Amino acid sequence: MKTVYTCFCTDVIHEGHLNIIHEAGKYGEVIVGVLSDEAMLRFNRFPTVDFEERFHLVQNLDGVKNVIVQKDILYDQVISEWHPDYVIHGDNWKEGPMKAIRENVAMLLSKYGGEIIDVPYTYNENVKRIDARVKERLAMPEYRRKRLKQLIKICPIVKALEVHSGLTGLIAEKTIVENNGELDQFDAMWISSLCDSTVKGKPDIELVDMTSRFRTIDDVMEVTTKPVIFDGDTGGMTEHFVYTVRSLERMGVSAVIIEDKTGLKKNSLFGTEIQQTQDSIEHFCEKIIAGKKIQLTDDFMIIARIESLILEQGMEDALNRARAYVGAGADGIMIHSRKKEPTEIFEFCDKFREEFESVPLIVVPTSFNQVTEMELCRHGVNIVIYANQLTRSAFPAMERTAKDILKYHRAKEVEQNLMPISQILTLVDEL
Ligand code: SPV
Ligand code: MG
Repeated sequence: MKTVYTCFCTDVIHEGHLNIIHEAGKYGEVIVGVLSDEAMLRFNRFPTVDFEERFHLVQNLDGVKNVIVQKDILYDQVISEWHPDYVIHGDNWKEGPMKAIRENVAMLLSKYGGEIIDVPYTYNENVKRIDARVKERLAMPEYRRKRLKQLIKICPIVKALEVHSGLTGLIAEKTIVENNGELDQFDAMWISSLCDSTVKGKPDIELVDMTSRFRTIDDVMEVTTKPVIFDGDTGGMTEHFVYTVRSLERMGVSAVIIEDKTGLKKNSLFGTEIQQTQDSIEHFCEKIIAGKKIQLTDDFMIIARIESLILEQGMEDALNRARAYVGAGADGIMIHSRKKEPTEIFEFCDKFREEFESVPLIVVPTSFNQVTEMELCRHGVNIVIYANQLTRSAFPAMERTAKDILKYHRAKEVEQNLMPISQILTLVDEL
């Protein structure tokens, strides 16, 4: 008896999947792989149903002989273990990022004469509606909020990208690249105070008020499903911070990061060039305690950001503060530096990890941008935040366009650098 393999990456079984099983049955015994949580995540399909349930869902289907776990988006392990005669899939994998997966499967099968069967992808109104439902569910606060904690557990390192609008949110949500056969994408979004202020033409001094910052969160959340990490600056007065925590938690934000500065906050990347005051350990701990006390779910994280290295207070001060903040209930520590080299960041991370095995560590490699995710991961970092790169890439591009229009007295010369009108018209999906 020949064997036919197919892999399901879904929370819901619909007629498209049943059709695949039906078609597969014509060629031999059907083996279905259920993609693991980790692999689903790499594939921008964050599971809303846990693995056991998804496995069970497939086990109960008529025509399925065997159900196995597929731990990676690529089929190497499964194919080398099971040697299926056929791999069957909807023909939608002939285009887009999934093309790389198909190519990988074709290469693996060619080694022993296996074959791919492409069946027409079922894309009717019903399937569209089911797909949309699953996606919409991910955007709901109760799913989105807890997703960051889930990601920290699953991912070697969580990658967050700065966003400041619906459009940049869409970039973080949808950008997916293929690198040596691996698919990669951002896991989370960072709403930076620097960029949220800059796009409004304002300095990063806690001038943009919370109502306006919440408006940005809302714009981003309306069109995305990935978790949001909010830059809460100093958190403001403790009496105000508790309201911020409540609001963020209700909106479905996953984490707020507050920094241990007080008075007129300025951007950390100024360092000691300008006057900045670090908060006392006691006062900042009170703020953390008050925030933790007010939150209503276990999902929401209050992350304490330590400015000791920025303000040149030394490693011991940074570590002392980390101990105190974790003791006060902080769900994670962000350590910041403006050095060109990551040496002091690595030192902090290594020392922190000696004492705290699993408290999440967050790093923002803006000035030490040569550091790779793999290196950070080796030093125990859980979340890397690319804190301002979208804003910084947009500005020079827009400025160049403005200059060129002035220079040539027409728009023809800039056209080559622009997104075609046909593309911008269809960039944003209608409901
Ligand atoms: C931000 O993005 O607003 C930050 C990170 O707080 S930094 O600009 O490096 O201080
Ligand atoms: Mg900031």
